[in-house]
Amino acid sequence: MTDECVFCRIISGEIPSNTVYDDGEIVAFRDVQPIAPTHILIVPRRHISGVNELAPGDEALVGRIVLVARQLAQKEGIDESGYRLVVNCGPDGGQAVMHLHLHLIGGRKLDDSLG
Ligand code: DGP
Repeated sequence: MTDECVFCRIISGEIPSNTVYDDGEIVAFRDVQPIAPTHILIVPRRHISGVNELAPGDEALVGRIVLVARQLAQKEGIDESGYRLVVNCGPDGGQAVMHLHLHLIGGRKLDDSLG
């Protein structure tokens, strides 16, 4: 937990969020600036700044984050229509919040472009 990290503050309950999943290790909440009908952020409770800070031993955590995304896609009813999972990394990747997160985006036809 870091005091400056907005996602740590959401996870601790200090900043309100629309939380849709919490298993004690992984938390998911709706993005405050959704770009599609479903736009959920799936984050580890432990503060990890981003992909570059992942370490050996984090394999299971990363795998579970993806499986939570799949579970939420089913719950949102977008598993058949399709969805996009995105992890932005660093300035060129467009990462604004320095706490590892996976975007689950769906509910409409997404642009073919990856940027
Ligand atoms: P990224 O660019 O990959 O770092 O995406 C960060 C996302 O986090 C962005 O889509 C907006 C979202 N976000 C930023 N601040 C908040 C917040 O306070 N609450 C929620 N729910 N989402 C936030």
